[in-house]
Amino acid sequence: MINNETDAFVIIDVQNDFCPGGALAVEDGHAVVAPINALSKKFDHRILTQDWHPAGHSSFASSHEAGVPFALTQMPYGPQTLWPDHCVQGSDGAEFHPDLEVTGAGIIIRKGFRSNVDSYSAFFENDQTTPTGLTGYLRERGFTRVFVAGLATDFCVAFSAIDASRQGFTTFVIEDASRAIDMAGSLAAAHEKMVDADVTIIQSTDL
Ligand code: VGL
Ligand code: ZN
Repeated sequence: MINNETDAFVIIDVQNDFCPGGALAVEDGHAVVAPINALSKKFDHRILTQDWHPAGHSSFASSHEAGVPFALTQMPYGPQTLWPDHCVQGSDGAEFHPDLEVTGAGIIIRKGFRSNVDSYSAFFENDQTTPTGLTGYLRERGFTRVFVAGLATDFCVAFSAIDASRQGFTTFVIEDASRAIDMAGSLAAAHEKMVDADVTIIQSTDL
């Protein structure tokens, strides 16, 4: 099913802070490493994303007076979930999982590095207007299909996949190579939005 002329594998945020023991640990987050490494052998073109926040980032609950992690707040660009401090630039938590195969990746997209705007998606920041440049990179390289996996299914994976589809790429999420935060029904909601955006949910075994 993979056509390396047209297909790119986008690996989202497989970083220590999203794995057990990390600051924003996703249950079983480390379990994505083995299936992603296996898939990486099949795709010639791999893109890594890295959540990369400056200290005191506006998405951190600790940056808000009386801010509570996982609560929703209003930012100038719309609603924003507040998170524990995570993926601070240069910290161990922001490093890729030590077992993730990273050497063959063509590009690493860092995101969330502007203090006042979070960025779940690999394509647009949470203001939904500031591009990261990934669309241009993929188009210029001639890719038409995007396969997305990583952490977390219901936030950065889903937002990236929905934006990829809206940007005109045929988009797949590899479910068993992703894990979710799943708070307050967020996984079910993300599933529905992905389906509405024409994202196809597949399993590693489909590839
Ligand atoms: C993520 C929350 C905050 C993710 C990143 O990678 O899904 N979630 N920052
Ligand atoms: Zn983040």
